[in-house]
Amino acid sequence: MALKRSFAALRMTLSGNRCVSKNLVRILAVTLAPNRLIEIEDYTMIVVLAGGVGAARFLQGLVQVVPQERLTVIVNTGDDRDFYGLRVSPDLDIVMYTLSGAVDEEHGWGIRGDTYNTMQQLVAYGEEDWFMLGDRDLATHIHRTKLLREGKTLSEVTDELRRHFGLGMRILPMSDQPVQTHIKTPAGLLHFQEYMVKRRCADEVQDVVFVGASEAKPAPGVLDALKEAEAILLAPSNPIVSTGSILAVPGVHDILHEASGMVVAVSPIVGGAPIKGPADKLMSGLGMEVSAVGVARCYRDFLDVMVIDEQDAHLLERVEDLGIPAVSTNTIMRDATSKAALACTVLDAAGLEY
Ligand code: FO1
Repeated sequence: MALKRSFAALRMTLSGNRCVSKNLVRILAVTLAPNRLIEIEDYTMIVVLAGGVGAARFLQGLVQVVPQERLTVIVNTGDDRDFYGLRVSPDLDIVMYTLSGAVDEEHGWGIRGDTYNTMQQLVAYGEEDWFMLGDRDLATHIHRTKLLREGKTLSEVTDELRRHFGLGMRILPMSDQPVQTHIKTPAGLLHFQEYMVKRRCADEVQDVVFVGASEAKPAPGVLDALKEAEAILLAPSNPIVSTGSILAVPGVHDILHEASGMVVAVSPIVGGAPIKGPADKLMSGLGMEVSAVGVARCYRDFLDVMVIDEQDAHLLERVEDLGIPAVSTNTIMRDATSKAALACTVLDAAGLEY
């Protein structure tokens, strides 16, 4: 790992941003020899560890610069919970809805233009309404639950949904077994959605527990993908509950530690606060520094390069003091251009051809 980190540091010193010229070459290649570029076997695989909204937006950048078929996305399922007897897998859905263009951009979850008639009727029956499930979104959960009850695994159901949404990448849940992220608070152990959505992160965080993790197995393909990856990218997701729950699945952390591919993470903390979600409350509750340095510490066992926001450039030295080469860039993904630019910086940091 020390060698990988030294190599990364050297490469970052020597190279500027090669993104524009490389993409020009790619566009030219597609124009001149369209069939050549589709030879996916030519490409090495890139694995992305993903949570919800931040990861989905990061993936929107990646798919602008690499073919979808080159990507394997391993998604957090620790946020999954049953509502009205239906299995809801928020991060899997956020990734699929976002990449297929169906997502409600304003929220970052759910389906654009969805209606809430079913929930209104459920509330009329006295059911809870703190987790907003639109009518079309509910169809996803009904379909998923039906297939699970028929005996399909979550991986198989996810693959079926991925195909339905016309996505070419591989999308793997972190595990086919239930692993549920719970937050230990003075009010007791709360499911992550209950802590975040129902109680609006108001409870003091005492600990984070991944219920079921020790008995869970990585979903088929997860360990092989990590083992064989040319690069493993940790999306700008919550390091405690999103990436943290993937790392809690037995075998995943160890394989990252031994991975031959470069491991590059993007900090979801910018200027001392997360772009979205409760990462700050969870990190401070666990006694961690809420900064890119705190994120780097979460991953220091296996990380080769850390990408932090340009606003946090003053933290580069502190990340590097942990022995992790670091680079700063704009990580705020406002539009297609900034998403693609971040993807290029991360791929460059990983030393990948694209
Ligand atoms: N987040 C909210 O803050 N409020 C909601 O009512 C809500 C509903 C919801 C429905 C489906 C879905 O896939 C996601 C939903 N989310 C909602 C987002 C979700 O709670 C989290 O953002 C993820 O679990 C973290 O990535």
